[in-house]
Amino acid sequence: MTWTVASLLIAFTIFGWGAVLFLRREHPPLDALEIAGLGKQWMWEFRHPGGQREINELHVPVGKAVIVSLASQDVIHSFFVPAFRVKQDAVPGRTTHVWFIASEPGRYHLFCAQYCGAQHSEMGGWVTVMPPQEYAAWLGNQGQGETLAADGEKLFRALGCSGCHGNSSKVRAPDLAGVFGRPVALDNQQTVIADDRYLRDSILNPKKEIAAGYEPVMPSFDGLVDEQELQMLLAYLKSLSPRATRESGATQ
Ligand code: HEC
Ligand SMILES: [Cu+2]
Repeated sequence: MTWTVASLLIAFTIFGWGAVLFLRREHPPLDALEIAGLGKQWMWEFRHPGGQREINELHVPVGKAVIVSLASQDVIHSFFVPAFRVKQDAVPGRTTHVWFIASEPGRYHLFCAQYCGAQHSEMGGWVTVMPPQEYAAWLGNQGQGETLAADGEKLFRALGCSGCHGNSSKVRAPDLAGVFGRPVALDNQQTVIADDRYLRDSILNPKKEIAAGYEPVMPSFDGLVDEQELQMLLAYLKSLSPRATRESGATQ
């Protein structure tokens, strides 16, 4: 009895200890900086919220939570920074997330940890962790680009999304302001949270989930937008919901 109960308690203690870490992993701080990462054969491309673009380099501020939202243009890649103890697959057709707080300035190796073709071994680079002021100065020196969300807004017009979702539209389509993180009632009586997964499917596979009260008239944009454009559209849709909790969106 004693041995059984004692080992049970030990097992539960270790389980609880580990489970807390998994929960924390699923819930990045709400003020985290979100960087869009895209894996492709054979490089990592990153875009900062201000639109600054980097290839095989990632600059982040020290002491601040950073979420890297990952997508892949071709095959499965894996974002791996051994010094931060984080590794996350980038899977085609999905947005995945990894977050970390870098505690010491420096340069750290970034790898692709998923065999992804002939030049897999060369796919990688460096994460540079800088004090906040230096990071701000670095961002300022990267040239004046459009923000990711502004690029998304342009696409939103160019692709004709605004023709249906705009205010003056003749088609009845949901208002997308505030959609990110909001519960959406579907016509099959279910309710889902409009997270990254939902927004992505709404654009690429709109017939899969129809918002209650609307006709299924939205065309699929599968093949018309690539992963990079999808990241811009998602950034734009998220920017319409500035105070949405990222919690639901961060668990895929
Ligand atoms: C032909 C009109 C039309 C066009 C063009 C269109 N949509 Fe839609 N969209 C709709 C309608 C109608 C719905 C609601 C029915 C449904 O869920 O499919 C919808 C639903 C959505 C939803 C889910 C919203 C919610 O509240 O559940 C998102 C996100 C969305 N559209 C984004 C886009 C984006 C981004 C584009 C451009 C790439 C776009 N739409 C182009 C008509 C359109
Ligand atoms: Cu790779």
